[in-house]
Amino acid sequence: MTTLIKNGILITAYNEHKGDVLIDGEKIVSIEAESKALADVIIDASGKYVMPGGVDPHTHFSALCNVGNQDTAGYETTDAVVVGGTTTIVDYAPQDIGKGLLDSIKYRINVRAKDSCVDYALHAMITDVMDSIFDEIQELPRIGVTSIKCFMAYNGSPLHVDDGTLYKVLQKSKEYGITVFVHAENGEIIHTLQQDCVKMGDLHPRYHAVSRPAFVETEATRRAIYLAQIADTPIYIVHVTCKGAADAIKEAKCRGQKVMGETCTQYLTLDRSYLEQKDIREAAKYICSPALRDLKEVDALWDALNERTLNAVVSDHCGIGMNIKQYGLDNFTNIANGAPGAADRINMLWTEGVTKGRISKQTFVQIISTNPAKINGIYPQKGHIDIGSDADIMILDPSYKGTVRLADNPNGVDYNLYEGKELNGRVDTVLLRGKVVVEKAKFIGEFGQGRFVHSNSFGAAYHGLDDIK
Ligand code: DUC
Ligand code: ZN
Ligand code: ZN
Repeated sequence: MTTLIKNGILITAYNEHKGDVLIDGEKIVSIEAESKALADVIIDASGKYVMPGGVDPHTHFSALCNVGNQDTAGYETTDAVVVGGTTTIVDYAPQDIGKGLLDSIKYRINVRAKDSCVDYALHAMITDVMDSIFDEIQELPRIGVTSIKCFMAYNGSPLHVDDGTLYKVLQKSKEYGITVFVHAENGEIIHTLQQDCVKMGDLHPRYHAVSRPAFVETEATRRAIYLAQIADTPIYIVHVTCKGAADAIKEAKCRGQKVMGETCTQYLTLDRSYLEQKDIREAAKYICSPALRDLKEVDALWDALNERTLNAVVSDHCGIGMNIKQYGLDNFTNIANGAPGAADRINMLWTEGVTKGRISKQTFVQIISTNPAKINGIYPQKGHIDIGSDADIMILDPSYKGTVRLADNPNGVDYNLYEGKELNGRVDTVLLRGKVVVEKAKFIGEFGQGRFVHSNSFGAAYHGLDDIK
C-alpha cells in the first residue's frame, strides 16, 4: 500500500521546508517539494507540520513499583502514547524477581509487551545485583539491547547499585559497546534526610523535595561522570533536574568526555509548588524522583537544552495510579515514585517550548525524536524523515487550541499531571510504519501493532550528535 502526505511543512532535526512524503509499505520512499505520485491513501497536511514520530527513551510500562508491590500500567495503555505523537519508546526492562537480565528482557518481549501499540526498544535495568549479571552483559547486544540502567539511589533496597558495582558495570559495558544509563542521586544522604523528616513528623509529600535536594543529584552526577572517565566509556545521565548536574555534564563535554543527558517534561513545565499543595492526595501525584524543583532550576534546564548540554526530553512515564500512591498518604517515604506522562510529552513541549519561544522547531524535533533515536542506536530507522527510514510520522496542527483533559486521551491511570494545562497546537495524525494509527487525535490502530526494535551498540556515543546544527 502507498500513502502520500501532501502540502505539509516538513520539520526534521536539520531543516524545515515544504515537502510531500511518499510511503510504500512501511518505509519512506521519496520526499519532494511537490509530488505528482499517485497513492492509495492521500493525507492532506495543509497548514500542518509533518515531523518524525516521537521517540521516548525513558518509560516504565509493566514494571514493579518501588512501593506497594504492584506493577505500573502495562503496554495495553500505550494507545494513549501513540495519540500523543510517540511512535517508539525505549522502555526499561527491570529484572523480574529472582531473574537475570536476559530472561527478564525475553519475558518482556514475549509476554509483557504483546499488546504494545508503539514500537519499542529496551534498556536492561539492574534491580537485583547478582554475580551472574556481569556475564549476562556481554549477551545483551546479541538480543538487541545496548544500554543498561543503574540506580545510584535507593540505598537499602535491591535497586541500589553501589559505586564498586557501578564501576564494574562501566568496565564490562565498555567491552561490549553498551552505554550505561545512571539514576544519579546520593542515596545515603537521601536516606539520612528522610529519617530526619520522619523523626520530626514532617510527613507531607512536600518533604519529598526537602529530603532530595539538588545537591544530592549534583554530587552523584559528578561521581558517575568521574567513574565513567576513569573507565573511559560513555555515560548517559537520566532525568536531570538541576543546574548543578547540568553543569557537571557541560564541563565533561567541554573536556571531550562522552557524556549525554536528558531531562523530563515535568521538570520543564512543573515546579516544586505542585508538591506543596495542601491536599495530600493531589500532592502525592507529583512525587517522582528526583523531586520537582524551584523555578530557577526549571529555567536552567531550558538553557541546558538550548546549549546542547542536555540532549533529550523524555517522559519517565510510570503508570502509577492513586490505588498505589495511597499507601504513603500518611508518610511521603512510602509513596511510589513516578507518574504518567508519555502521552503528554510532545504536546506539552510544543506549547511550553516552541510556542513560547523557548526552543526552535528544529531543537524540538532533535530532543523529542532524533537525538533519542541516535543515542539508543535506532537511528535512522527511527527518529528521522528520510528515504529508507520507517514511515513513523506525526502531523501536528499548530492552530489547535484546547486544554489537556484525561478524558480526551485516557492514559490507563486515574489522573494526568497536566490536567487543565493550555495547549496551543496538538498532534492530530500519526503513522506507524506507514499505517495511519491516529486520526483526529483518536487511536484507530490495533493493540499489539508495536514491534521490538533492535538497538545498535553505543548509539550516539559513536555516531555522534554533532551533525545536528
Ligand atoms: N527513577 C526513574 O527513572 N523512574 C521512576 C522512579 C525513579 O527513581
Ligand atoms: Zn531514576
Ligand atoms: Zn524512570
